[in-house]
Amino acid sequence: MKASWDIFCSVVDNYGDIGVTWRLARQLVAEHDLQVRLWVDDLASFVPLCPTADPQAAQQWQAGVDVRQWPSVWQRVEMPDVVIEAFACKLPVDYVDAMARSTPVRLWLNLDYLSAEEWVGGCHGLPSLKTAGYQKYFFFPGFQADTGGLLREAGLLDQRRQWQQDPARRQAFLAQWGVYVAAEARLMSLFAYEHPQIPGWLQALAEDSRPTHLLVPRGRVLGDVERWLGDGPLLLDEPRQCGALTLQLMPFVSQNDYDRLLWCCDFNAVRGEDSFVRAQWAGRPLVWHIYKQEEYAHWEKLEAFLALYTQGLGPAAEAATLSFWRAWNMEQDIAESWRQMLANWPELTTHAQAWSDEKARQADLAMALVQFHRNWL
Ligand code: TRH
Repeated sequence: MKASWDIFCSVVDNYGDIGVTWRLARQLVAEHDLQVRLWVDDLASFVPLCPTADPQAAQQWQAGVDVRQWPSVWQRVEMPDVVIEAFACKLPVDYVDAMARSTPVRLWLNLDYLSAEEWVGGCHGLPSLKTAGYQKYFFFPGFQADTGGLLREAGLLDQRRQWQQDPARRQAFLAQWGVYVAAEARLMSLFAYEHPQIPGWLQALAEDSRPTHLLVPRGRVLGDVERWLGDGPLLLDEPRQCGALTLQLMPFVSQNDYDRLLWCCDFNAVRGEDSFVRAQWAGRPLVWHIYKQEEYAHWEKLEAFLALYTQGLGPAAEAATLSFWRAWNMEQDIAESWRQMLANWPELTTHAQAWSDEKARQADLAMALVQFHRNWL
């Protein structure tokens, strides 16, 4: 009989919580032959990532995953072998009680947020204090060998390589969104939170000697882009030309299509957690708009990642990356450090590919979870 897993996802905001749990659930089914229920408290946030989903359904099958509306009044269900609460979401009291009473003992994991900070390795896999007499374990994704690793589907990098070596495929894919990129243009994507300095960056792109085609998925940064344009909203299928810059609105596409979009681009601005990881698997230069936390806790996370990511870069490319990423996240002028990025472009591109190859040598997060369960039994 297949082992059964429950994953609980409470959508705090945006798409990261559901993005990570949906990706993990699919992979556990597809690659580990597990029976997975994904409990989501806000199915409306799920639909943009999985357009075939029904936001009203109490139960539905999507990609082999048993997707459940997490009900406000909990009903008894059969207990699975493994329970994952994502990002410390609070499980229903009745569910925890039932887990505590059931035999055999179930593995209960808290899947935490991604961080490159050093302490993560020391906390990964540790048991918590008991809740209702039950032990829970902390499972930390991460970039180092002593963590739970990163979400990465089997064969992902090979698929990406084949894609990037096939210009006709890229062209056909982009054409379905009405995207036609001039041969000499740099293709880039911009998925970010609100950002007061975006207009300065767009201006630098408009004044560049090489053309840029910038795709902007519908989302929070759009207001800043339109503020710079100054003459009304950016509309689908209506790219706007401003000097060397072509700006084009993209619809929010499925997770799989978003991957391909990242693979198509020469540079990706990403945010949060899941798109950040996917842009790394794209093997192209990137910038990360980190999710803001109280008391600037996110800056430490940013610096921890930069300390790892910039290893192996020459001094100029390293300085460019540090100043561009810091400026992007501290909402300082980003135009000048962008020019430094451009001056080091070939090295940054080679480095992005080497980074993704290196990270892909570690066990992926789904595999690490399955292994953790096996070792625990
Ligand atoms: O949306 P995010 O900012 O999400 C989060 C949440 O805010 C969360 O509370 C916070 O803790 C976390 O960030 C750090 O960014 P993220 O994680 O990149 O999630 C976006 C998801 O949307 C990701 O799975 C990729 C997906 N996506 C698509 O599927 N299609 C698209 O067109 C785009 C632009 C994104």
